[in-house]
Amino acid sequence: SPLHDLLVNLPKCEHHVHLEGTLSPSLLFSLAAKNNIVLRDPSSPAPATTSPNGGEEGEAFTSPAHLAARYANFSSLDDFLAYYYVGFSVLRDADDFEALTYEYLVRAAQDNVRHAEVFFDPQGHLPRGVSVEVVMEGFGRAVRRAEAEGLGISVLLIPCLLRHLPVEHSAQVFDSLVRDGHFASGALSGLGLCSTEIDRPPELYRAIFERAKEHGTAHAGEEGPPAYIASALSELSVSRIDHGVRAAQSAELLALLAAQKILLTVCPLSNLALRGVQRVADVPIRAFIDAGVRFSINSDDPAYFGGYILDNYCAVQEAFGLSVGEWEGIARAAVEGSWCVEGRKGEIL
Ligand code: ES4
Ligand code: ZN
Repeated sequence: SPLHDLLVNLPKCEHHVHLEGTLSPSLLFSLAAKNNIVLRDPSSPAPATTSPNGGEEGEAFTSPAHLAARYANFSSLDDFLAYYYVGFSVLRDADDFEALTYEYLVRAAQDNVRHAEVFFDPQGHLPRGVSVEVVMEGFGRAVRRAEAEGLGISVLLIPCLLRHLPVEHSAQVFDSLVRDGHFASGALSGLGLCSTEIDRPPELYRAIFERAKEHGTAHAGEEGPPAYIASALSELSVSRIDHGVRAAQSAELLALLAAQKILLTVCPLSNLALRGVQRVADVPIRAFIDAGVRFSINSDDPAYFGGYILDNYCAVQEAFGLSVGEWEGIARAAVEGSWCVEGRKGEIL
């Protein structure tokens, strides 16, 4: 496309990427070997004759290509999440999180990402005895290494609460993050809310987000109704909405998002992979632009959804044929909606 070079060169901010969602099949396999972990398909039971548990365990994955083939065919958010959580099983120590983070930062730099706000799921690691300190240590080492190598990316780390677990578990984990001073020290920034959406309305998390003094954001309107986006705004006082694509079903909600200058962190290839849309052209990019709703374009779980951030930009351009001015507006909204210090914003654009 004639704008391809412009898309490559645009200075990018990534606001919606899950650290665990950057775990490539090749790194997943090498960490599984290092940590002696057998990878089983969560949705395909092994034949009873070959499984000591009478077929209750999934078939073992035999290669990165075998995994990647399954990734090409998710049916829903929850179907994807089952594989995403299998990936967690290979992340054991700070070296693993360093390798994971470093691989992502190098890949993001290739796409001209200048600032990345990276989600992670503390509650998804605690059951294996992996503390947030282990995640933070590995993450921090990778960021310092990227800095020393001049990659030019500023980075924030944002814990997300997992909606498929009991609210009380989220409250306890959030408490411990506050108590251990990770927000006060600046090691962690803001608070997010992700995982299963249907039947887990944002208002369940009101008391927790009330105590989050920093920025809040919530996955909403990915599979759930526009009402969940409205209640994330009114009940959780978030300043961003992750996905938010279903906002386009309500003109009133679009007007509210525009008036409050809420940033939607849209992930087109994610929506396509998880069947929220049939085609990228069905992501309501034009409706957001027409309504004056701010949005950024992001990769979500790029190792699982077949593309990194530039691939998402290109998919949007292929579907919508935006103008140079519209792309500059998207890049500007992304910088302005970032949670970095104000001085950094001037350096990015
Ligand atoms: C996620 Cl695509 C998506 N939606 C909700 N929660 C998530 N966690 C990781 N990826
Ligand atoms: Zn997400």
